[in-house]
Amino acid sequence: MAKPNNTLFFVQGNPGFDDCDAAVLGVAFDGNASYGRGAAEAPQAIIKASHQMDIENPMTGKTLETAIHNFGIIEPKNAKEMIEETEIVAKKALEARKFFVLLGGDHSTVNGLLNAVPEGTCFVNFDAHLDLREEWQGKKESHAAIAHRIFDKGFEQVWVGTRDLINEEEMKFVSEQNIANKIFYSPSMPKAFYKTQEFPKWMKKENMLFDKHYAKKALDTIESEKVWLNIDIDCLDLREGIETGVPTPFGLSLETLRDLIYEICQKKEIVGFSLAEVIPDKFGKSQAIAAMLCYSILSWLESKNK
Ligand SMILES: [Mn+2]
Repeated sequence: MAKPNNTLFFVQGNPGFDDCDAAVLGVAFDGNASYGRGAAEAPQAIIKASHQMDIENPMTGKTLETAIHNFGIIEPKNAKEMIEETEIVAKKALEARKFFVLLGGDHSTVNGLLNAVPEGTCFVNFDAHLDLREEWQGKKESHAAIAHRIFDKGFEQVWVGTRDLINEEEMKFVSEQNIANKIFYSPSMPKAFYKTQEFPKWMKKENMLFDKHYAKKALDTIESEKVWLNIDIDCLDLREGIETGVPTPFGLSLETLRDLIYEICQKKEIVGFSLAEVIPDKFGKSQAIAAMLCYSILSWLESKNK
């Protein structure tokens, strides 16, 4: 494992694991990406971008005081190694009831969490895609099959920002498992189009972002008390300036994502979050958004727990 040569938000020092409130692991792995590569560079870039952020928030006047332990960044050579190494660290953190942050990497890095996240947790998947394929390109651990793996483990799931690449296999799965009410779309067609449409079994009219109660409904759908925020950065709209493995237009605005995560943080017990598919860009935009999300979630939880 690479030594933590620098740390998320805190340039000086790395709080010890026993004393930390939150623990962070970077997984520099994009070996399972099927389209754009580069997410392996994200953990280092996000950490670097976090140093540009003022941890004293001018909007609240409060300084982030959460003690964050950095495990460092692992650089696994293959999927098997990635899953094993991630799992060891995730288990250590979550068994000690530390808030855990996984900085990917492609979305397949979440495979390393499946045996570590406590039972009875709902994965809230912020993602343009359902990722419900049984396998993709012959790989069960593919980023495009991650929600299927989460399902196999028996976790509840809710999707937000869905809008692309929903294939027949996934539609069938949604209908058979009766989970259409758990999927919240960010539609790529104009509102008028959907008015004329007969809605298929796998799509709920009231779960479209056009509906003003979108965020509330998504939140109300979560049955579990515990939540894992499973963020694939491609949930965001491209106008937000993100660079990602499978860029997809008509996504969530940064405000919609922010507000919904804020609400979930207020109402649920957040076990941790994963941030995947961020590809650092030369202007620093993707990594700045990612660092801001890390900061926001940690500071909301800190203010809630005070
Ligand atoms: Mn995705």
